[in-house]
Amino acid sequence: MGLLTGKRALIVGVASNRSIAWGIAQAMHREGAELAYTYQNEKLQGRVEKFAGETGSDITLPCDVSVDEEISDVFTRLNEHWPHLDILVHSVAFADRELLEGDYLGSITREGFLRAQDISAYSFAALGKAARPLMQGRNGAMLTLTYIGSVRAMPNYNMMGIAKASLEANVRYMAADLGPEGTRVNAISAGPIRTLAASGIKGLRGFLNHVEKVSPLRRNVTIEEVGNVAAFLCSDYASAVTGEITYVDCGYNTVGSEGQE
Ligand code: NAD
Ligand code: 0WE
Repeated sequence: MGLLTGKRALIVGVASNRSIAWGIAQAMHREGAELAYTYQNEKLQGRVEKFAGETGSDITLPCDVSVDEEISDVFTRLNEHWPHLDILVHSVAFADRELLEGDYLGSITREGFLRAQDISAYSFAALGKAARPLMQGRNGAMLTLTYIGSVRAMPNYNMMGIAKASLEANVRYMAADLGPEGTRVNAISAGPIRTLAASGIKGLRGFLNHVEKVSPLRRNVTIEEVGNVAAFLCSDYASAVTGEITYVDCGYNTVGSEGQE
């Protein structure tokens, strides 16, 4: 029997075979969960359908999280397939590229700030709100992905750090709301991984090398390792864990920046 046998999970945020959400989907499938997926736009539809097929799923639904109606339609349509939902995985972030370079104050604008908060933080609350009726009273679990730039000013992460701080506060407030209904809410703070969202980021190579040098495990984390912790956090083995930010980063966050470099 798998960790998640009999559970149904909605995965939001697969874009490629390097996506953290894909690592999570594969681990959840292996542990016996039934999966459904959303895709951001038609450009990604075919790819997500293929990933769904590889994990025994034929439920793929469109959802641009910046559009209210697309969020509500996902759960209406999901409910036509499934009477309930046990697991919601949110693996989505976006800030305008100019905001992820150089000086935070130099690039920040009102529009850029609001857009990053909307797609990277509000969307978790919005999906959680819409999923709530389907998840009530089932020992369900919601999970999102965050990054250490929420609690430390990291070079270039800038606006995304502010959005992740907001996302992490969301985790705690959502956990407080949903705990009495039996639903847990947590986040994984992953170390840097070369995904589409990380490609083209200035200095990523250097930072991956830095983590390799100073993290206690002397290497970077993989999407498979993030997937395994996600499966645990969304399983009944984590039944007393909620409102938490769990670091899956080869220990990087626990050491001083000089480390053994
Ligand atoms: P990715 O590019 O594979 O995934 C990002 C996803 O966000 C994509 O599937 C994209 O379609 C989706 N997305 C963006 N805007 C959207 C919108 N408006 N509507 C719907 N979907 C939208 O990259 P990833 O690295 O797997 O990122 C997933 C999550 O992991 C993000 O929250 C990211 O901040 C977080 N994270 C990434 C790293 C890393 O180094 N890669 C580290 C820690 C946390
Ligand atoms: O959360 C992220 C990245 C999220 C992200 C990525 C992009 C690139 C393309 C959000 N918005 C955009 N907008 C785009 O136009 N990570 C944790 C990966 C990441 O991003 C960084 C990093 C790391 C690590 C940005 C600067 C410095 C380090």
